[in-house]
Amino acid sequence: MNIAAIELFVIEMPLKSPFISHLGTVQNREGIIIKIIDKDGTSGYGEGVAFSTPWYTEETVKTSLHIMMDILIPLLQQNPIDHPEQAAQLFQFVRRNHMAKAGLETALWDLYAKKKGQPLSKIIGGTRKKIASGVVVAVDSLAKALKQIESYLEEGYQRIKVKINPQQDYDFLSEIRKRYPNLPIMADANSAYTLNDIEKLKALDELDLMMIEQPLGVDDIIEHAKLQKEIQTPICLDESIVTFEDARKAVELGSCKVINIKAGRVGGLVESKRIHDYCYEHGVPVWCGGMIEFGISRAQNIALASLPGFTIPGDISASSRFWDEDIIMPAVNVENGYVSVPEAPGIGYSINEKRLKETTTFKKIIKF
Ligand code: OSB
Ligand code: MG
Repeated sequence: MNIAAIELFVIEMPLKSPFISHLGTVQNREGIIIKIIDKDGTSGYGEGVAFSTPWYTEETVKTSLHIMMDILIPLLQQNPIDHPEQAAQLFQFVRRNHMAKAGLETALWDLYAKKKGQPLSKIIGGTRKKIASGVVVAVDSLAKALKQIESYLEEGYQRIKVKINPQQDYDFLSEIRKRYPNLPIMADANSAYTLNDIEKLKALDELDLMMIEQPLGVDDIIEHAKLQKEIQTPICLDESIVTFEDARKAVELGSCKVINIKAGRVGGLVESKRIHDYCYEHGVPVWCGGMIEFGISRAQNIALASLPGFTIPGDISASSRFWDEDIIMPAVNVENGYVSVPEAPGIGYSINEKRLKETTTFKKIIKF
């Protein structure tokens, strides 16, 4: 790889409807689009998935831009690389800032795959041709939830994840279960509970949930292990797993039975693959989580979810779940409950330049 320039775009788009979780409401999504241009003319794209404010992880769009422009891109300027794994190695000397690292690393993966003329999925060891699609219902009333679930099921989604909290749990979920006795349902608490709520969480056992995602503290693995001993519903960790080591410790301690992998949260595809490989060897199923992403990250999620250990439908929904018009062409589509894994080189989608332009609020070109 011979990088000629890196272009950074901050973009902003309104969501079709507010996304409500225990941690807050998202109505507008900002994100960073990264374009890495090789001297041979090939371009690789990545997406920085930090939010405008640090409600889900500690990063923001501004901290990500700073880390990319002032720390990570200079590392790439000083150290030419031939493979994205070398970028992951270089970035190890920078603590955390996983979303900033992942944005650049995934752009390098796209560039690398395009230069090889192969789909990203194949380059990282993916084996699936299509990905089972799931969707998230993130609302604050049962009426809204039932309405969304009905229309998502009509669109073919195979699994529904609903946001819960202590004010919206047993009654809410049991109404959904009553209407849909066989629907694969998971609940995501975004750390809305403590060990004092153990009875409340035990009560959910009878609802036959696929799992409960992140019931306790964002960086906890000890109390989740205690909770998992008390409840039958499998615990899935999201916020608590930001490194391979977190995943290994959580599995060893019995803090969860399932892991949600998000490349942005763990710093890129190299770390995602390490977590996947470890979980695969240890019989722990994984699935690919979403973060209200634009098309580039969505396409990378499809490639990641094509790895053999991703046996549970993830938050991989169509572009139309959140956006009137995505920044990729074609948009990500769900057909009969599946998204097909593209066969074109790299992420396998092209950029909708018109949409990128009209949503860009800031642009910076860094020459090498
Ligand atoms: O907790 O999984 C989460 C979105 C943004 C940040 C955190 C989470 C989410 C979602 C997935 O629940 C939404 C999606 O489909 O992109
Ligand atoms: Mg979650």
